[in-house]
Amino acid sequence: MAEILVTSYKNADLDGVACAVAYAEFLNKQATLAKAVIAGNPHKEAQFVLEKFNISNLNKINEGISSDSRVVFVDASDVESLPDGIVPDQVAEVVDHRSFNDTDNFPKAKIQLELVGACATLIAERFYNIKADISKESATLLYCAIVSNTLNFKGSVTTNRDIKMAQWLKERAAIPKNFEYEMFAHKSNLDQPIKEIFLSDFKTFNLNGKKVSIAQLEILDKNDFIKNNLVEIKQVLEELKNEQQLDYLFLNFIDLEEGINIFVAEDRYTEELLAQVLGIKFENSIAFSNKMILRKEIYPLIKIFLQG
Ligand SMILES: [Mn+2]
Repeated sequence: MAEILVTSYKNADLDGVACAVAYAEFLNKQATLAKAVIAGNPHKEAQFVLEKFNISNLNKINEGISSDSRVVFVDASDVESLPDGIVPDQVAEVVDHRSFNDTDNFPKAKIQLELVGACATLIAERFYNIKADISKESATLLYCAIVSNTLNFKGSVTTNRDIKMAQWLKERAAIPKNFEYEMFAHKSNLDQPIKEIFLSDFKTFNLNGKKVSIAQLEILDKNDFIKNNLVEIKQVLEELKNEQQLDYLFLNFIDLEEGINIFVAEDRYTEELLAQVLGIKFENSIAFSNKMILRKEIYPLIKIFLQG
């Protein structure tokens, strides 16, 4: 039988890459021939971790995935995120940790959707539950993905399952001292045009006929960024909103040091939407929340709100 391809969404983040690599390893250990394949270029943070641990043997998705290859889709569960060339019928399994999804559109897939901080936790549990050995490489990637996704266990998405799996993985990985800090510090490099920074972690969803986009930044030790750049931030938001014909767009700035979110919106409608959905209050284009709430948690709330 042809090997199963394990993949995540195009230009996946660390969680997506880690899950693809580790789940392919898991399937191979269960005597199911599988290969992790990566579409596009992994996020900057994923590249940082891959380079740091000398993991360079990732397979890229090449043109023309054969239409009879079966696919496992990890860390994503919406059809729009499928890499080019893969149709929903090919998907045999979906593993994701979002409540916002459209798994009904994968008619042949076995679905696991559980709300934990990282999809990496769900993949780690596959190994843990049957006491399977895990390679140092996969343990390292999954561990880093959990740390990243849970904002080092401080984000409101964090569950006990994430903490338990991270501890289990760390014993099997090779994580240098203070690496967690280094990883977040690397993400906090803001030396590029603000538009580029926003587009490097930018997602748009169609919610009840409205195009809603969130630019997200998780930043350590740069909390004056908003204050110092507010005029330009608002200009860039306006530009992106017009270029991409969005109904709502805002910046979700997560300050890892202070443990807060700072929201910036460019127009009154977005401010009003967020005020109602999150119970926050805008003053001079800025609103604060002391939750460390992530984009993947905000989208379902907006969706419910727009459904009225
Ligand atoms: Mn994820």
